[in-house]
Parts: sequence; structure tokens; C-alpha cells
Amino acid sequence: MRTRAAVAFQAGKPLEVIDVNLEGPKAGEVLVEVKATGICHTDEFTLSGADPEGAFPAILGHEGAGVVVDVGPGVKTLKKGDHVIPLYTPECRECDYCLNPKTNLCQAIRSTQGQGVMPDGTSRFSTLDGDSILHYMGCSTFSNYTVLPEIALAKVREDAPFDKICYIGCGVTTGIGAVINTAKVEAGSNCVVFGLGGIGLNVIQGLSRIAQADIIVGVDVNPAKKEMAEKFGMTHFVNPNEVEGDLVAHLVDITKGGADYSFDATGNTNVMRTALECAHKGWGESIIIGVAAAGAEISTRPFQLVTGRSWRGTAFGGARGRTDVPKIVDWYMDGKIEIDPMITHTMPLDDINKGFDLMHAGESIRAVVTY
Ligand code: NAD
Ligand code: AHE
Ligand code: ZN
Repeated sequence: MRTRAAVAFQAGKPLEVIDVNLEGPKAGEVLVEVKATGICHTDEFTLSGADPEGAFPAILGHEGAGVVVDVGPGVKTLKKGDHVIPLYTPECRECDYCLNPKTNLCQAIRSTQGQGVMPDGTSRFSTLDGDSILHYMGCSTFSNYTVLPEIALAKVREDAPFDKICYIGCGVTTGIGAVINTAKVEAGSNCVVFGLGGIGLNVIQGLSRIAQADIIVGVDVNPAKKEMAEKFGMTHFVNPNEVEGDLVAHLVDITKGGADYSFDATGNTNVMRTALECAHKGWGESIIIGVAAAGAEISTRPFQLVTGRSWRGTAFGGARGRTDVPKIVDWYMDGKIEIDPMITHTMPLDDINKGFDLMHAGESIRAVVTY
């Protein structure tokens, strides 16, 4: 079939919205009509050329929601008409990783996914001239229709609006999951969140509404992010550019001795160091969510770890997608969590580059493309 898609032909260049060819689903695969997709900073990271796994041309996008249109041979758990959220972290429920309760990092298709192809090693997308186009993070939600493995789709309830629940495909689950699955934050904890964008706000929402944290400090260089973060439960705002003296000491002071848990949602390795060092001596844990550019490295004095701080990381908030994502959709529909105010802009696919411009300008939290 033909479908409309935003194609990243080259790093650092705007996406081109064109018609492309899409082959139907093969064994174990599912054809999905994407109804909506968010634009995450990770799409920008890969488009910028900073992603060591970035390869072009590719159809980016990994934060979608849609409807099953067709299934390939052997697909058992999904049927035409099912509402689904694509999963860049699949859940096969069979590999060593899925069978280990310590991780959500299903590895069943990780290597082909990282190469931009389906598990059989080929792509379903091509230009009208027949040149292959790569998939991205196993999702490629910047295409109106896409093909995914069955294990990379969460079936969700049919009354949930696509233009909101697409955000559960990455940002909402990553932020809330970092709090409840990875850090396992206890009620009454004092926490610091670096970066109040699409991910950091969901960390704040998880801390405030689910974990019942006490002090929740938000740190961002953009003061325009303060108002929304306060709505989601931030108790103190710090703009590093306005702090006189040492930022770590300032944060330790606000958190009455250091953060029980700190979170980096910027991808900046200097910020990651600050996040670790503002964690409480003896027990503070710092969780890295942000994705850093190829070649970037983190550093600190080992003494910071010797004296009881831990450095950890999280992918997709530690969530097992097919199991956890439908529950998070329920939380949204039941009003336990909020999503709508964070979706600050919606646009048609033809305007997708405006969504990236808004992110660069720090004007959006989430821009969502609706098809
Ligand atoms: P975003 O652009 O919406 O938000 C980033 C925020 O960080 C912005 O508000 C920006 O002003 C702030 N910021 C930038 N530099 C800063 C600094 N030096 N100090 C304080 N604040 C600073 O991005 P997002 O969509 O929220 O993504 C955040 C990060 O999380 C990105 O690196 C993204 O790739 C990563 N991410 C990781 C996962 C995962 O599973 N680990 C999932 C989604 C996104
Ligand atoms: N390809 C990059 C790493 C990118 C990365 O860390 N991705 C996160 C999800 S970001 C979603 O917005 C992730 O899930 N990582 C685990 C994994 O297996 O990719 C690189 O540096 O090579
Ligand atoms: Zn993302």
C-alpha cells in the first residue's frame, strides 16, 4: 500500500512529508493505522545526528496510538479493529530479560530494531522509486500506517482518545515509571527533577500524585516551565542561572540534607553529575532518564558513591509495555493522572517540522501530530 509519512532523509535536515510504499505484515507482524503521535526529544536527538544508532533515511516517531488494520500469519493476541499503542520496548514474555523481574528490557528483537529493520532483517518501507527506508525504534509513528511485531503492541481500551494516549507510548510512562518502577519512591521522600519538559513533568506528576513525595524541586534553565510544573505538584523551582554560588549546595539545602531521589530528564551530562551530587549522603539515588549524545560520558568523584549515593538509569520507565501500558491508560481515563494540559500543541502531519521548531524554542511540552 501507499501511505503518507514524514521521512528523515538526512541528519540535521527537516523531515520531508511524502508518499511512501508500505509492505503488508509478514508472520508475527501487525499493520497499524496510526491516529496520533507525539514528538519526543529522542526523535530530535536522532534527527540531529547525535544518536550512535541513528541511520537514514528513516521514518522516526515512537510515541503513537492507533488501530489494527491487518495481521500477519500467526498473530494470536491482536485482531483488526483493536486499539493499540506501539512499544519501542517490546514485551515478548519469553526471553531471559522478560523472565527476569529485575528488568523491562526485552531483548527479543533489540538488535534488528536498532538497525532499523523488522525481525526478519528487512524493511517494510520504501520510496516510490523503490529505495528502502528504515524503521525507527521499531515504531515509525511519523507514518500514517506502520508495521510492527505483535510483541511490540499494547492493546488498550477503545474509549480512550488517541490524541492524548499516544503520549503514554513514551513520555507519560517513562516519567511516571521512573518514579514507581525504577526508583520506587516512598511517600514523604524529598526529590529533585532536572528538566521540566515532556518527561520531567511526568516525573513530577508521578512523585506528587502517585508516590506522595513531600518536597519536589524542579530545576530548569527555562523559567517558562515553572507554571506547568507547579500545576503537576512541584513545590520549589530552581533556575540554575539565577543561583548565586554552588547549585548542589543550594539543592541540598532545599531538600533538607539532599534528595532521597533525583532524576535527570535533560540528557546533559553535566546536569547528570549535579543530579547525583545533590542526592542525600548515605542513601540518595539518582536516576538517569535523559539520553546523551554519542561520545558523551558521565563523571563524578568515586567518593560520591563510596559515601552511599547510587547512580541508576531507566528506559521506558522500567515499564513492561503490554502489561503496564493498558493500566496507565486506565489511570488516565479514571482521572488518577492528567495528560491533556501537557499536550500544548496539535498539528497535521504536513506541519510536523513546526512541532520540532516549538521544541527547539522551548515553547511546547508535547506537540502531537494527528492524522
Ligand atoms: P524536552 O525538550 O521536552 O525537555 C527538556 C527540558 O530540559 C527542557 O525544559 C529544557 O529547558 C531543560 N533543560 C535543558 N538543559 C537544561 C539544563 N542544563 N538544566 C536544567 N534544565 C535543562 O525533552 P523531553 O521529551 O522531556 O526529554 C528529556 C530527555 O529524556 C531527553 O534526553 C530524551 O531523549 C530523554 N528520554 C529518555 C527516555 C528513556 O526511556 N530513558 C524516554 C523519553 C525521553
Ligand atoms: N540509541 C541511543 C540510545 C537511545 C536510548 O537510550 N533510548 C531509550 C529510549 S528514549 C525514548 O524516548 C531506550 O529505551 N534505551 C534502551 C535501549 O535498548 O535502546 C544510543 O545511545 O545508542
Ligand atoms: Zn521518547
